[in-house]
Amino acid sequence: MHASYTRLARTAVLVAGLMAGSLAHANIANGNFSAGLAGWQTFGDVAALSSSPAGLALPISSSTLVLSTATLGFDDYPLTSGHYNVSGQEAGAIGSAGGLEDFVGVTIGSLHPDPVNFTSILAEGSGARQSFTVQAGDTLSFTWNLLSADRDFADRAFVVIDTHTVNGLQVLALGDAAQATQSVNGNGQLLQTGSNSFSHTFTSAGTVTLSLAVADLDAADQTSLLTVNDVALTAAVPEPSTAVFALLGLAAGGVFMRRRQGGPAQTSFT
Ligand SMILES: [Ca+2]
Ligand SMILES: [Ca+2]
Repeated sequence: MHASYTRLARTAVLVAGLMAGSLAHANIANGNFSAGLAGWQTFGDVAALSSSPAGLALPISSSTLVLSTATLGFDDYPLTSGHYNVSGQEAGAIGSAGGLEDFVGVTIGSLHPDPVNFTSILAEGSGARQSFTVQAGDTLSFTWNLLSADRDFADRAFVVIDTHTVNGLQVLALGDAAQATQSVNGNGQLLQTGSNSFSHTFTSAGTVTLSLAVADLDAADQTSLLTVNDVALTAAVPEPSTAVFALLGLAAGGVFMRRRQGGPAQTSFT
C-alpha cells in the first residue's frame, strides 16, 4: 500500500504540473517580443528592442515593444531630428482615413479626448495589434511604461480591445504624459510613469483584436514613448472541485493501466 500511495503522490504532482502548465495559453504569438515584431502588425513608429538605442537611455532590460509619437523631423528639438524615433518609420496620422483610428478599429475622431468641442488636437501616433482567440474567463495582461518629453500637453497611451461583437469594442486609457513624473536615469529629457500592470478578463469566448497605441496631443514636437512587456493570456484557475476530479480521474487511469499491464501491484486489487 505504501508503494501505491507513493505513486498516487507522484501522480498528484504530475497532474498539478500539467494543470499549472495549461494555465498560460499560447494563443498570443510572440507576446514577450523575443522574436521581434513577429505576430504583430504595426502602424507608425514601432520597434521591438532588447536594449536602449545609444543615446536614448530608455529603461529597457529585456525584449520590449516600443511605440513612439516621433516623426523624423524636428520633433525632439533641440535634440537632433528623429532623436526618439525607434524604427525609421514616422508616427502616423490621427483623424484621417488610413490613420491610427482605422488601424485600431475605431471611428475616425473617436480617440479625441474632447470629441464634442475638439479643444485640442490629436495629431499623430503609433500602434501595434494582434488578433487571437479567448475563452470565457481568460485574462489578458501586460506591463507598460509611458515615457514623455511632453511637459505641456498630455500625450496619451491606450489599449483597444475589440471582441468583434455588438458593443464589444472598448478603448481603455493606460495613462497620459501628465502622469509621467519619475526621472529616467541618464536621460534629462524624458519622464516616466514607471512600470504599470494592465489586466482585462473576457466574459465570453471568441476572436479578439488587441491594439496598443500612443498618441501625440496638441503640440506634436515633443515625443512620448509607450513600452510594453509580456503580453499574455491566462486561463481562469479551475474550480477546486474540478481539479480534484481531474486528479482522481488520472489516478484511477494509472491504476487501470497497471492492472492491464499485469504489474506487481495487480494482486493488491484482486
Ligand atoms: Ca504632444
Ligand atoms: Ca510627434
